[in-house]
Order: sequence, then C-alpha cells, then structure tokens
Amino acid sequence: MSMLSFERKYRVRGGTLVGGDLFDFWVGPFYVGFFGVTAIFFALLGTLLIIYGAAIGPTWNLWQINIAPPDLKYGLGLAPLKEGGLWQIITICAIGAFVSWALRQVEIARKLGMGLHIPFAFSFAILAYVTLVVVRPLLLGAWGHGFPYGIISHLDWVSNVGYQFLHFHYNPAHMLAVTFFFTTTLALSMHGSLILAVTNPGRGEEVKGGEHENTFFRDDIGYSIGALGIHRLGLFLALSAGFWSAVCIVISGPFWTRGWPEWWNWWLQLPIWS
Ligand code: 07D
Ligand code: 07D
Ligand code: U10
Repeated sequence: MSMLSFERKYRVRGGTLVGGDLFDFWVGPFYVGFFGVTAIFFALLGTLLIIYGAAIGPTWNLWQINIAPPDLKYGLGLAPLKEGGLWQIITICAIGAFVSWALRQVEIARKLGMGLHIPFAFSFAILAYVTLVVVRPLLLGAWGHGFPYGIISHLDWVSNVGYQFLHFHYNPAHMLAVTFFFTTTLALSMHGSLILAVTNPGRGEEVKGGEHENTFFRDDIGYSIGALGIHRLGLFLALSAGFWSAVCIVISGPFWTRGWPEWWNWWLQLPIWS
C-alpha cells in the first residue's frame, strides 16, 4: 500500500480531545485539530512579538537580536512591555505553543490508535524549558532569572550562570545529564550503523535480519539487547538526559548557592578520613 492510500485510509474522524469535529480536518499534509489552531495562534503571536521586540531594539542582526527578561527589581510582578514585559508575553506564547503541539501529537496518536510515547517524550523538552523560564525563576523570586531570547544572548546567559557557580562541570546532576546525552549519541550511532549494515548491503548481497543483528553484538560485547530493547533504551537515555538537565539547573540557586566544586566537600568530610 502506498503511503498516500494508507494515509487516506487512516484520515478518519475522531480521537480529538477538544472541539469534537470542528477542527477535525487536514491542510495539505498537516492535521489541524483544536490544538493545531492554538499552536499556530501562539507561535504566530510569539513570533510577531519577537519581530516587534527586534524592531524597537538596536539591531536587525539575526545573531544579536535579544529579548531580555525583566530586571530583577520587578521580582515576580509584571514588567512594562519594553522592559521585559515582551519577554513575559513571549514566554506565555512559547509555553502555549509547545503544550498545544504536544496535545496535537496526542490527538494524532489517538486517531492512529498508537501509543502516546511521542508526546510523552516531547513533554521532557517542555519540562526542561519550563524549568528554565518558570520554575527556577519562581523559586528564585524573579522572572529576571529566566534566559534571554536571542541566539548569542542565550549562550551568554548559560556561560554567566555556569560561572556564577564557579565551575558548572562539578554539578553532579549536570554530570548525569551530560553522560546521558553522550550515551544517547553512542546508542543512536550503534543502532543506525547496525540497521544500515544489515538492511543496506552491497550489490548482490542478501539483506540480513534480527539473527545477524543479535549475533553481531553477542560476538562483539557478549550481549544483545534486541530490536525492541534498543528503542526502549534509546528513549530512556534521551528522556533521562532532558530530565537530569532540568534537575541540574533547578538545584543551581534554589537549592545550592555556593560554587559547585564546594559541593564535593562532603566527600572530604566523610568520617572515615579522620
Ligand atoms: C536540530 C531541531 C530544530 C530546531 C532548531 C532551533 C529557534 C530560535 C529565535 C532568533 C536541536 C530553532 C531555533 C526557533 C530562533 C530567535 C529569537 C534541535 C533541532 C534548529 N535553545 N543552545 C542553539 C534554542 C537553551 C545552548 C541552536 C531554543 C537553554 C548552547 C538554536 C531553546 C540552554 C547552544 C537554539 C534553547 C541552551 C545552543 C541550535 C528553548 C540549555 C549552541 C539548537 C526554547 C539547553 C547552539 C548559537 C539545536 C548554537 C544552540 C535554540 C534553550 C544552550 C539557536 C529554541 C537556555 C550551549 N540553541 N539553549 O540544534 O549554535 O537543537 O547557538 O529552550 O551551541 Mg539553545
Ligand atoms: C531547554 C530545549 C527545549 C525546547 C523546546 C522546543 C521551538 C520550535 C521550530 C524548527 C534541554 C523548542 C522549539 C522553538 C522551533 C522549528 C520549525 C532542552 C531545552 C521545548 N554543558 N549548562 C546543560 C554540557 C558547561 C550550564 C544541558 C556539556 C559549562 C548551564 C546539558 C558541556 C558551563 C546550563 C549541558 C557543558 C555550563 C547547562 C543542556 C561540555 C558554562 C543549563 C541541554 C562538554 C560555562 C542547561 C535545563 C538541555 C540545563 C545546561 C551539557 C558545559 C553551564 C546537560 C556537554 C561548564 C547554566 N548543559 N555548561 O538542558 O540543564 O536541553 O538546562 O563542556 O541551564 Mg552545561
Ligand atoms: C522518525 C522515525 C521513523 C521515521 C521518521 C521519523 C523519528 C523509523 C518512518 C521522523 C524523522 C525525520 C523526518 C528526520 C528529520 C527530523 C529532524 C532532524 C528533527 C527536527 C525537525 C525539523 C527541524 C522540522 C520542524 C518542522 C516543523 C515543526 C513543522 C512546522 C510546521 C508548521 C508550523 C505548521 C504546523 C501545522 C499546524 C499546527 C496545523 C495546520 C495549520 C496550517 C497548515 C496553517 C493554517 C492554519 C489553519 C487552517 C488554522 C487556522 C488558524 C487560526 C485561526 C489562527 C490564526 C491566528 C492569528 C494570530 C491570525 O523514527 O521511523 O520514518 O520519519
């Protein structure tokens, strides 16, 4: 069955969470749905506000455009539009768009009778973002602790916040997150290369299957996790990377205010050394 006739068969009514049949239609390849409309609304409004922010700012240089959060003196209150209020509305739009996108994924998965793994996974990215711009600023008592919206400026923020804690690499949750990111890449490269090695052989060679896949890794490292297993592991690794990222930044400030190298003093203070 070609892709298109498959899609025609599955482009059926139902599965919506909100709005019933009202937005239950497609535009070209895109499913719309209630959350497609809200996603477009928030994304468009947020983008227009970024363009407005750029227009009243000092530069049109794409790398240097910057929408800064309010000054710390505004605390958790609303700031005037040109002094961080824009950042606050854009943050609402971003969260609105990301959550709409996840819920649209839920509706599409329900239509197709699939699991909800994809929106579940995307939620971890949203969690990391919300931790950065809502949870941590709330815990620290000022929206000014959110990161600025700009390509270079958000890098400056990461660096500055990193050095506020002297040496961010000593943050134990950052270590876990980094390790999970690295392991995710390793796992994907092993999986991608294995699948290509068996399903895309040279001219005249036979396509191989699961037995070859399992045997390769048994011969190589003594164990094969299996076809389903590698996908479970991949999802676990990737979600753990996002989860520990959120943890590493939310503890920096709200729960640990000194340099991260100092955190490791517990090791030096273990009674066994004295
Ligand atoms: C490949 C999927 C496609 C997505 C892309 C991103 C925009 C922003 C906005 C002009 C993997 C589209 C970009 C819509 C344009 C304006 C105002 C995903 C793929 C291509 N960052 N970050 C980038 C975001 C944070 C950090 C690049 C977003 C945190 C570092 C891009 C967020 C911290 C580096 C970008 C976000 C942080 C980057 C490439 C949100 C910790 C780089 C991203 C919403 C997480 C790298 C110049 C990429 C770079 C980079 C976008 C948050 C750190 C501009 C949307 C605050 C250290 N970030 N980032 O490929 O080259 O993602 O920067 O949270 O070195 Mg960032
Ligand atoms: C937040 C993105 C969410 C995205 C969403 C979707 C659109 C639509 C549309 C394309 C979380 C956006 C979609 C906009 C686009 C179209 C059509 C993802 C998010 C919802 N660090 N560090 C991390 C490393 C150092 C520091 C995380 C490595 C230094 C701070 C990760 C190194 C110092 C923070 C990580 C290193 C420092 C981090 C980022 C190496 C600086 C954070 C990944 C090798 C001097 C951030 C939650 C992430 C964090 C974070 C890796 C070095 C500081 C684990 C590998 C020592 C302050 N660092 N870091 O979180 O945890 O993704 O954020 O040196 O805040 Mg670090
Ligand atoms: C995987 C896989 C696998 C596959 C795969 C994949 C993982 C083995 C079977 C998938 C992987 C790939 C394809 C590889 C490449 C992917 C990446 C590297 C990841 C990064 C991806 C990108 C960079 C692409 C990002 C693109 C995006 C997000 C699409 C952007 C699209 C839009 C913004 C449109 C969205 C549409 C919506 C929301 C609904 C439809 C709406 C419209 C068409 C617009 C018109 C709007 C309406 C009709 C609604 C009305 C709107 C209103 C009323 C609002 C108005 C508001 C105003 C303010 C005016 O494992 O298996 O293979 O392939």
